[in-house]
Amino acid sequence: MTRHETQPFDGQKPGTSGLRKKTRVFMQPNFLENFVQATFDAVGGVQGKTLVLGGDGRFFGREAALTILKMAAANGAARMIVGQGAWLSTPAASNLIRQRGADGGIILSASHNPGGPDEDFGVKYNMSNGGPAPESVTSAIHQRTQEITEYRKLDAPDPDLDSLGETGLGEMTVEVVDPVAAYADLMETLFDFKALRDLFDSGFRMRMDSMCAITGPYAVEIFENRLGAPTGTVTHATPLPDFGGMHPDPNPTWAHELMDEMMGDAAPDFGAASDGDGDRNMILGAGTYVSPSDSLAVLAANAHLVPGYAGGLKGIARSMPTSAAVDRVAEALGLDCYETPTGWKFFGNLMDAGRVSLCGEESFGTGSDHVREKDGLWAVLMWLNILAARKMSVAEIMADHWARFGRNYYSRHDYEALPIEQAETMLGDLRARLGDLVGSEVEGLSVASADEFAYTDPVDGSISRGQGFRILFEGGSRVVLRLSGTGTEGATLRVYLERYAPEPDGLDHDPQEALAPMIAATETLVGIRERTGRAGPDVIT
Ligand code: VG1
Ligand code: CO
Repeated sequence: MTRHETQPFDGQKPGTSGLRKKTRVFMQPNFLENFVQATFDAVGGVQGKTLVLGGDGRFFGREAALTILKMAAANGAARMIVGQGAWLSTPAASNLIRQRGADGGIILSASHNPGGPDEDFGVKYNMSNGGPAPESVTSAIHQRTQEITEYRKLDAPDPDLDSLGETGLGEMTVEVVDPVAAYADLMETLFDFKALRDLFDSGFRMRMDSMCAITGPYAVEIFENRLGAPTGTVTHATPLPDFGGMHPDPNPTWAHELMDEMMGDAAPDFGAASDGDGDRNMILGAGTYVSPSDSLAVLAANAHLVPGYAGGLKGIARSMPTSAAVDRVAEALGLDCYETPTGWKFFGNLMDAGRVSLCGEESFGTGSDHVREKDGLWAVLMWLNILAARKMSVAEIMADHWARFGRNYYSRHDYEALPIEQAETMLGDLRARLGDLVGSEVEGLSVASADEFAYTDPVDGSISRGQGFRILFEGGSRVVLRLSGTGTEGATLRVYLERYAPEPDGLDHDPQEALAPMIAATETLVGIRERTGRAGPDVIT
């Protein structure tokens, strides 16, 4: 029997990046099936289509992949290209979709959220350009989940996901591929691998922390096997279903082992970490932390040194809460710079239209038009290539960058797992007062403008409203507030703080001190601590 009756579940609304829930929610009978059938229906069915499938190796990923394969077969798909063991990093999945001319793909991951039976799971649909489904499609999926009455799933033995090659599942072909090879080959076309081999030969030392998540096999193949970095350069290199208990979010809080090493006496020259599904990156030098917004600006300013971008960039895009550091580079280089809502899905149209080749977010995400997702190891290779070309340390590159462009002090404060109603009331009150704020004085700062960000896609004209509150102060500093769309518990309030310091003075303050006036003004305006009773943020990046 391939047709199964079902009833809608509440809350199957994709967020910033696919549908994310507690793993046990996904494991309920029919929950995954409903969402996948709704996705197939929303994209016009999968009859005769080819899809890519894989995930970050987290708990329930293999079971989910087997279910999706049987559903694809029952829905008439022609071919499913699956990463061996149901593994594919997000950027590798994006690459496979593009390279193989597939109609789309499904990525099984909750990205930077922890994994395991009591943690998080997620499902995301990507389009034929390799990028995350745009809002028009995710809304159609959500709509369909609310009216679903039936899904299709083949009653068949589990296909073998561990042996490379093709097998049949009903009328459909299941093609199991090496998850790493095509991606590593793509990297060889973009970067100067000879210069990087010479760099490692010369004794350059690097630490790559894959945090027991999906980039381990990719990083070992690229850095150790192809570039000759010493064995053991990559740590936590084996993807585990619960990420070995690690929280695979590459920031100073969660990648603390790497932080300790890089801030210690015996620090290697360069350090990096990536997240659960491999699309995020954190960049460190010996004793140096590079904020993601600064990293984007440095990549923009130095991209011409990397073979894949030697001809120059087409343009640059950043998400709205990301600092304006990259805007200064774009201005200096005479490039267009776009400001989009949070989430990689908003960059796809700009890249497809040839308007931008470099994109980034403050949340440890950078990428280019080589795929349609952000790409953690790509960012690491960009940095390595720039270090090799400029023969400078990370700290020297940062100092040089700020001296040239000035420095945008930046920090994000996250308040996690707040009661949803409390968070919504807090921002609702702010919304009601936005108009009155302009021209007022807060903690010695004057408010120059205050609004709620709405984005009109310059390529297809679609409008996305309600994308975060922006309060700009005279002199170029600002505060942005928005609620997370990737959490699975209560509401997470993100407060993004920024202050511009023109060179040559004031370039080496501690960011939290430099931002103290904005932090105080936010508390006066929104009353986060007062209303939530929290002493401070849970995570500071
Ligand atoms: C967060 C980040 C956002 C990123 C998204 C997906 O979203 O802020 O910049 O695109 O995660 O990243 P939110 O809605 O929680 O702020 V990933 O690596 O989890 O796919
Ligand atoms: Co991710």
